[in-house]
Amino acid sequence: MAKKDKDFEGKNAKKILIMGLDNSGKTSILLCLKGIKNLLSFYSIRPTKGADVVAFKISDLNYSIWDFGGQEAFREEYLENFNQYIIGTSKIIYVIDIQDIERYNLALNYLEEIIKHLKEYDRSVDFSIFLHKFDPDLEQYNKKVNENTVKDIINLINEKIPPNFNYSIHKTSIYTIFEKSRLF
Ligand SMILES: Nc1nc2c(ncn2[C@@H]2O[C@H](COP(=O)(O)OP(=O)(O)O)[C@@H](O)[C@H]2O)c(=O)[nH]1
Ligand SMILES: [Mg+2]
Repeated sequence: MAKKDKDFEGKNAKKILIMGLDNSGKTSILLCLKGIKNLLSFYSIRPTKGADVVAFKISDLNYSIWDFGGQEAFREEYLENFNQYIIGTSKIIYVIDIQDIERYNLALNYLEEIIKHLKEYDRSVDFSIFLHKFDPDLEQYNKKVNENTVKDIINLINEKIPPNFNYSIHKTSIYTIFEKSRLF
């Protein structure tokens, strides 16, 4: 099970899970949300092992954000113990690396698994999908990713997700101002 940060396990802390494949940018997003603006910090990120819980305050509200390491062994463990991880969660952010075309299928399968497990949980959880690494000028330097790719992946997501399941999709990048409002 994950390490817990006891100080922020208080009743008022809003629990958010960040999930997605390894290397999709989850820890970087977390650092952005924490307000770490020094880009150098992104170079020292190590793949997250297991789940890390990070706690911080934004306008007097406490948040505990669970960063789930995305490697295969961990992904299986999360799904097996999903019922425990999900307790008290108000929001899930699912991160897809828009530049990692080869792994779209894998990313979509994991998304589908999570939603299946989530449907067994009877409380409603806000669900956001980040199409991440959607950097400014992306289309200029990465010819493979363009508005059509984005449309395609959005269609694939819509096909995977059951019709009565509410979610929102956002294009994000650590190189543009990260809107905290997306979280809340
Ligand atoms: N181009 C680009 N790279 C990013 C972005 N966000 C994260 N990365 C890079 O993607 C790699 C994996 O990021 P990390 O946060 O460790 O992913 P995690 O395994 O999901 O936690 C790192 O080299 C990051 O610098 C982004 O918005 N754009
Ligand atoms: Mg990580």
